[in-house]
Amino acid sequence: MSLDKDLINKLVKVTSRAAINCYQFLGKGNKKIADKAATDSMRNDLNNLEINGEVVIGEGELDEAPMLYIGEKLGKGKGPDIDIAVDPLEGTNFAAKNIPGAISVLAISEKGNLFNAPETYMNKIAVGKDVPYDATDLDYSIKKNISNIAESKNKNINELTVCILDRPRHKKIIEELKSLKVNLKLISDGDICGALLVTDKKYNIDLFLGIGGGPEGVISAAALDAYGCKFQGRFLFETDQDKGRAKKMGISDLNKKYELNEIVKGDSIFCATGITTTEMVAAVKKENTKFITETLVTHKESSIEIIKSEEPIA
Ligand code: VTB
Repeated sequence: MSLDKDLINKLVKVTSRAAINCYQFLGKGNKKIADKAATDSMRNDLNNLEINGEVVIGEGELDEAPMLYIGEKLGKGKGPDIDIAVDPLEGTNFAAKNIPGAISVLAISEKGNLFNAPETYMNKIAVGKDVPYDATDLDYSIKKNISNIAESKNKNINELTVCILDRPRHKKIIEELKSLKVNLKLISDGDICGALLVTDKKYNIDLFLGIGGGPEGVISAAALDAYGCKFQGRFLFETDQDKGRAKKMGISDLNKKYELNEIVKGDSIFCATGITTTEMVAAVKKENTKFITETLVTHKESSIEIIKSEEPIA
């Protein structure tokens, strides 16, 4: 198996070092500089690995970030052929303001197994593995999803909590959830972390849904797969440019609803290092001569763990 433990440790170093490189720009009010620091670090470190990698999900037009662009080849060119999805700084606003929620994240699979996602929005739904698969669906009404989750968990609707990005585009959904007396967790950014909140009861999130970045959807799916959670997504192609790009990527049905196993096939590895603090992993800590980081690592075929790393201060 090419996605082995040795590779996991190297990838943890990649997101960990990207997080550390971003640290100096926390709270400086400049999203671009923080993003560039994480991106440059990630590109450099991935290029030093013995992999034959290609970026299938990168940074791009959506927020005009400094890119690790789609199609970019990474690694020394020898070693396993892998697809790489990166979000060196997920939560640029969080980093610029030095508030909770910023992570450095990547996901990999063997070649051809990670969906080549366009830089568009995606309508998403995620639920934990304690809810039967057919109980929820992206195409069900809010009410049906909520009632089914409540029934399967033997809870009242007013005991459920839904996580959703706080955006005007979600006004109708949010109003409906409120009228159903569902509790809300409205996040300002960072819908990878948002989706991951369904993975464990301790986060108290019964459902994650709404429209966020497509690339973030694919990356979340890799982690949710390891946890055995449900995820569905549908890309939203609005402009002619979006539609043209999708066609070029080989997407013929622009309205297709993707199941998790169509987005991430086979084995995968996901790493997310905390830059500022998150519910899953702690922030980068500076201690005398070293930085300490925490990385959530999921490897579908072996384990899910939080790895603490140390790097000397340069
Ligand atoms: C989400 C979120 C990101 O963008 O994908 C969101 O995960 C979607 O875009 O952290 P809008 O901000 O346009 O709604 C971010 O918030 C920022 O990239």
